[in-house]
Amino acid sequence: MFHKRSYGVVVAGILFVLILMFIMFGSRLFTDIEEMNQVEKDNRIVVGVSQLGSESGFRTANTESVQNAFTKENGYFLIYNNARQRQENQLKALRSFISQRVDYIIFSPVVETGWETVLREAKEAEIPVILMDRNVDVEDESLYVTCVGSNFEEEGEKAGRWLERELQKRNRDQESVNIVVLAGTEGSSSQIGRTVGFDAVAGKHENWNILEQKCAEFTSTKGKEVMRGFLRKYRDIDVVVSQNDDMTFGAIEAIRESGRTVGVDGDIMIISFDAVESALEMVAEGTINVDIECNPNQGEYLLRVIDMLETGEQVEKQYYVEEDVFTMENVTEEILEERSY
Ligand code: GYE
Repeated sequence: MFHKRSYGVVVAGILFVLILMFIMFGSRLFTDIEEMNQVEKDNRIVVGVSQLGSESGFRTANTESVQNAFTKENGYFLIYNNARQRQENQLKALRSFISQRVDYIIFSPVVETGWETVLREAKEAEIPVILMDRNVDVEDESLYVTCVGSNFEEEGEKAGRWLERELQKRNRDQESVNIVVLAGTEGSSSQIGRTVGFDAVAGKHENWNILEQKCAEFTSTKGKEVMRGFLRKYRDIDVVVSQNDDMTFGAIEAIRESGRTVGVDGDIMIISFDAVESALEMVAEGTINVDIECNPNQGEYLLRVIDMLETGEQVEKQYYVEEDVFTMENVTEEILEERSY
């Protein structure tokens, strides 16, 4: 008697849990299936986007640009994944896009190496891969269709050329100049390109001493920490080259806390990259000397590339987005107002 009753309670319990699970996951599964059926009926293009993380203002703007481009209204179904700076998460996301048989894969590779195998899997599945923002280092370039992003080497050169001109203006082009570099994610295209570009110009000037270059991962917290270390180690720093605005914000805090000043009238010149709105405001007020723009608005370019692929048009291997260089002289009210990130 006792056994029978407890048996009944267990069965009722199991039933209850099953019903609950069905309500929680089953209905979700049905809506997912329904949605996918609708996507097929509407003939929408399914795009899997693997974003590398959310480390910076640039990245947030880049993500928004993609999400605003691949909308239902534009004829797309977007599957978005944030890899939180880990290559293994990106690899997982790409493989899940392959198994879902998306129409296109778009991804912003956190570092340049280590993509061959997964790209070959995508190629075998006949899914075109488009690189966004950063590039990959692969022997077989047919593993991706095209890359939409920035010319990082040129950005680095622009920074070097600005410093050349500035030192001439200040009549300091013969004096020795001490430089420290806050570098972005080790092995990323933006870190590699900006370093190569700046070093090419620095190499022409015997009086430029790059005291040290250290990775600060494109984040403000790390930028502050690494800059603090530099300030403790080197007494005479004339120039900070910071490979993105977020690291710059941290570095400026560290410099000010050490009692030194920055910018146009300060002890230490600041060269930054990205040109997000809050950095441009600092350029306008003379806190940052120069900001080399890196344009995160790549969604529209990606839409155009997919349009071309859909109509069978030939695409180029690389598309560069438009980018400017900002100093106090050319940051206008209008530019500040227009900047949405
Ligand atoms: O400069 C930085 C970001 O790869 C261009 O990555 C990008 C860089 C950008 O997090 O802020």
